[in-house]
Amino acid sequence: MTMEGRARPERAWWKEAIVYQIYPRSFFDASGDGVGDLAGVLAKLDYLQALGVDAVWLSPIYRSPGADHGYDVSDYREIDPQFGTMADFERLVREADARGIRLVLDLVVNHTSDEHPWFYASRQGIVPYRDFYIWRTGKNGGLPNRWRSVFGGPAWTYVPERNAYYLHLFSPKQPDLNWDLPAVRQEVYRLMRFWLEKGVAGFRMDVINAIGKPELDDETDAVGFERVINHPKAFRYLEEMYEAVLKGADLLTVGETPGVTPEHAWRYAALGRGPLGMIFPFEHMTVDIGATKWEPAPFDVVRWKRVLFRWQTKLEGRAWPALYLGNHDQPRPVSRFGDDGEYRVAAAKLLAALLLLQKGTPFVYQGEEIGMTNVRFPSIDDYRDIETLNFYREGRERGVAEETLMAAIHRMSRDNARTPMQWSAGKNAGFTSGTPWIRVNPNYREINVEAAWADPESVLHFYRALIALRKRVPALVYGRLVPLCPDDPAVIAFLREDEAGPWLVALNLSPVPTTWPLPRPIAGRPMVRVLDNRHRPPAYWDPATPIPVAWGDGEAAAFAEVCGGKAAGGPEIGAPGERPPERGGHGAGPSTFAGEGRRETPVGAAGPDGKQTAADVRRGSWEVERPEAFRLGPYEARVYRMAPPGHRRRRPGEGDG
Ligand code: TEU
Repeated sequence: MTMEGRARPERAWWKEAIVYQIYPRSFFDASGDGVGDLAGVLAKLDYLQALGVDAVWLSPIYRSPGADHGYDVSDYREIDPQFGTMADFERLVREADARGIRLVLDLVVNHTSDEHPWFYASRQGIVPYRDFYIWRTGKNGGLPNRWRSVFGGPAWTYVPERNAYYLHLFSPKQPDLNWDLPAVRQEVYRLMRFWLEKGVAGFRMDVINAIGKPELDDETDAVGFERVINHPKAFRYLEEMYEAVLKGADLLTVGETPGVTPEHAWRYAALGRGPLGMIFPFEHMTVDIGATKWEPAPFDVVRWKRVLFRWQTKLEGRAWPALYLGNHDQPRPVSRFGDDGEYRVAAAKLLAALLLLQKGTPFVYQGEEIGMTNVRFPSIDDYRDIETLNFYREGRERGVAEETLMAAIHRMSRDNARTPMQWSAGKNAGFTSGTPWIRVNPNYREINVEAAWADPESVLHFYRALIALRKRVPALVYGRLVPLCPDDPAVIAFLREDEAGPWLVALNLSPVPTTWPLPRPIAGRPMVRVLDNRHRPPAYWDPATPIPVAWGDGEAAAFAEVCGGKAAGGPEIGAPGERPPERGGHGAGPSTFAGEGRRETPVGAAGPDGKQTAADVRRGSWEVERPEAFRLGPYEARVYRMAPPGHRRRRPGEGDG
């Protein structure tokens, strides 16, 4: 295969897209049986459109016995009856398309269910399925090797009919397919084409870097999965898949690839030539865990941003990043990296800015947009996830204390992300009229879509503003990310820049107010605050709302901007009793955008640290700042548009530069 034939355009819809991940069984139940379904997704398409999402990745919807909630497929060409019918799916594709939303399916082909017809045939040795899975005879009267499965227990299960063991990197209900067999690969390519013909726009590929298996004579008692991933064969099979199915199809493809480094991204997702469009990194999901996910390690902002920044800089010009902070396997980001107590709203908005303003395609997991949190169910009986239940059972068998196990589960269980989507303060959070398959997080009365929609300062509207902003500003999609101050213990700050000039993002990921001295050459340069998480966000989703751009020539030109902080009749925002300082030049009334070309008088000298005060924003007067430092409150997040370098003010004693 020639590289020339593989060149793909630099700009692509999936690079500009906001992807929203739906875990269907927890999203919305239209049928009333307690399990979310496709009709439920259909019913919420208008909501997704209003949020601004361009694509939806559906966690598996195929027929499945449900041992791992759909990640164990027994028929790749059928919709699981719990979720509806093929007609429901086809209607969903059409209706989503009518709203500019594309559907991306979860391709789970490292393994099938043990109830898949291929496996029934394979375990009986029936040709051509005999070698569809990975069979080995025992060694010295025991297992073929000592590998453990990801979900606990050995990675091998014995089948008397064949007098052999089959490999399962996950549960025994998930036998691994034998990708070395060409017939297996052809089956996968066929089923991919089947769904593409139905109009899906791409695939998220489950543990796709595990499809190439090494020799299985490994002597270690490791988790088998870790010994398997990123084998050169995985890359080779993906190249073949690209040639067979993906080439020329303008699809979103993202590999789920635990254990990868940026160098792996250069290969799997090499710009314009890799077999995949993107891969999901995991390194940023490991900074707060020990040897296993159940062992806590203190979350350290510096370590975390080093990982995030290293991925950003290493992928620049070489691979397109896939961005996420949570999914159906991970705890809720606001609980994990932010604060789900006093500062929940600010922290969720800050994390939204981090997710949506880095370079790459952002994946928003359902509920993140309203700041849903982890859950602390009192009893193991409230949990449903196979990994969680196995961890608990094995822990109890080893004599680990109940409290210890439950503490780990509260922190890391995948069910944190799988409690039903909180739509309203009504019964079952508006998720189902029946009995939900898993309990609702009790905080739904406060945290829900209905309440968020009604509150202009909600996390939800902040997401909407950020998403809309990103869509309107090419630098926020294609511009390079320049990390700032990697050693600051609390502030995550970076630039995004293209020819039109830089944007500055500054995030205080801590509950402690901090002063962040702007690094040279940014300090003192004119900039205007476009968005922050302490005030009502401007309505950037409305094209009539201008994005501040009005740099004058030479000296700073200030301008007014629609600032929700004081929209007509709106409530005063900010600390109660705090009065806006009086400053000349601006009226204190509700602000309206002054109109293109209008110049406001510059507000004059800024505060002692050269920064715009919250009161200025409250008054609705966007102004040009020339800050040397930011005082950032707890979990404060700010986004600035900066004057192009030519506008930089020179200070006495400073050279060109
Ligand atoms: O997850 C792959 C994976 O690595 C997970 O096992 C992950 O490490 C674990 O969930 C962390 O606790 C994918 C799917 O996303 C997951 O839901 C499936 O259970 C798994 O593959 C098997 O298909």
